[in-house]
Amino acid sequence: MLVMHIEHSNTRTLAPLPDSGIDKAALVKKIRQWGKELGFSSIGIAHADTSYASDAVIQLDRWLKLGRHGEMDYMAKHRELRATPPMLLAGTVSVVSARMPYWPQVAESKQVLANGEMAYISRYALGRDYHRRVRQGLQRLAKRIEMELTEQQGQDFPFCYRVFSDSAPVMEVAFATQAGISWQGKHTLALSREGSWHFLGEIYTSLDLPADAPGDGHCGTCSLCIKTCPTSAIVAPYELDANLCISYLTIELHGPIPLHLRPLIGNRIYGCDDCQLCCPWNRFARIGDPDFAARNGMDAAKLVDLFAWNEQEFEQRLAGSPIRRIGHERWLRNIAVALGNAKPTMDIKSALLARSNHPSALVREHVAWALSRVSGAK
Ligand code: B12
Ligand code: SF4
Ligand code: SF4
Repeated sequence: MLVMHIEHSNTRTLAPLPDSGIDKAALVKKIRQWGKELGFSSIGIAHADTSYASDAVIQLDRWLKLGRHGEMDYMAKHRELRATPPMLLAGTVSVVSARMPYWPQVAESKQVLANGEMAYISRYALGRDYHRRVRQGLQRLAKRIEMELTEQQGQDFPFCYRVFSDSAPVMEVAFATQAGISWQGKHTLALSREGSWHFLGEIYTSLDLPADAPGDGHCGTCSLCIKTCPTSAIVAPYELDANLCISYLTIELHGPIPLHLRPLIGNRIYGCDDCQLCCPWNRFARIGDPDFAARNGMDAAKLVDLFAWNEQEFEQRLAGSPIRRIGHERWLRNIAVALGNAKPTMDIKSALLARSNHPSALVREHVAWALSRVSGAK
């Protein structure tokens, strides 16, 4: 089962589109404008032919060969579809790449990270699940394009497309770079002059649109993300070992968290933002879509309070949130690790003891580890 990244691989076909008589430059200008009205901060166009991106495919293969994807089997399984867009969706000629900002107005992240009794949740996950929100925006954009083409052609124009946002094997960061809406930062994320707090999404279409110039990199000599990463997961510039990344450990990994990495996780109970919090470009980030605003005080919650939720409370309070995808068992696993990393208090010990007979072996083992730490064996 896939968790944060919910990729599907069912392939389909797009019919070729007659495009004579379309003022494509004017159309692309309008697409950018409509994109802004729909909450996207930037829209660019790339050709679906990835031969230009052969470097990206070579590095993807190297990454997979080195096992850097850990348990994310879908990364290896869908390699062909990811590397070759027309294999995922036959007939695809152009890719409309879009980014949607999500930085929420929240409690100061660094203060939450420094307070071991509080829970740090990735800023992207404090509000509504982005997968649907981004795709809905792209669907609306595609409908606007269809209306425009129908008007221009004076007859029904069936714009053929499919939209994605972390929902299919698509090289999203590579396309965003190729479409000129960002460059790839050394932390491997898509970065722009407005920072990296944005989601990516795409429209694959059989309409041949004029491509934009690729984005230039502006990391320069900076390497703050590499130095700041708590687990040294960015093993070299542009190279991430997911096995070490806290985001992978707390969201994608199903089994026990490796013992040697637990102390490094601190109070990060869902995802991690350290490589972005330190990035100088994020000083220029603006507040994102209101759908991503923090709900239920999740930006400054206490670990013991979240640990006390039963499964029903977990399901109810996190309805519509991406966090719900990890399930109650791994939620408790993650919080147990954070409690084991906190300064011991009576409240923390009692909270852990209350879970020490939990029916899940995974939870019991992480609780036992945390209890051994708070009882003085740290
Ligand atoms: C798998 C995955 C993960 C994995 C692995 C991350 C990774 N860097 O690969 C894990 C679970 C760790 C993860 C974590 C996060 N993810 Co994620 N993830 C993905 C996913 C599904 C695929 C990424 C991928 O293709 N990886 C494969 C590797 C090979 O790609 P790559 O690292 O970009 O490698 C390229 C270069 O770095 C370079 N390269 C690689 N190796 C080498 C070696 C050398 C020597 C050189 C020179 C170059 C080089 O070439 C490669 C090909 O272009 C994408 C969605 C998608 N479909 O694209 C989201 C996506 C990248 N994730 C996203 C987010 C938000 C996150 C987190 C911030 C969540 C969080 N707060 O916890 C973290 C950030 C961690 C980080 N620093 O990357 C967003 C990023 C938005 C943005 N601004 O870019 C995406 C785009 C989803 C979305 N639609 O919004 N993620
Ligand atoms: S998300 Fe956290 S653990 Fe992963 S690379 Fe960034 S700083 Fe490192
Ligand atoms: S912290 Fe520095 S090196 Fe890392 S992505 Fe930001 S600008 Fe690039």
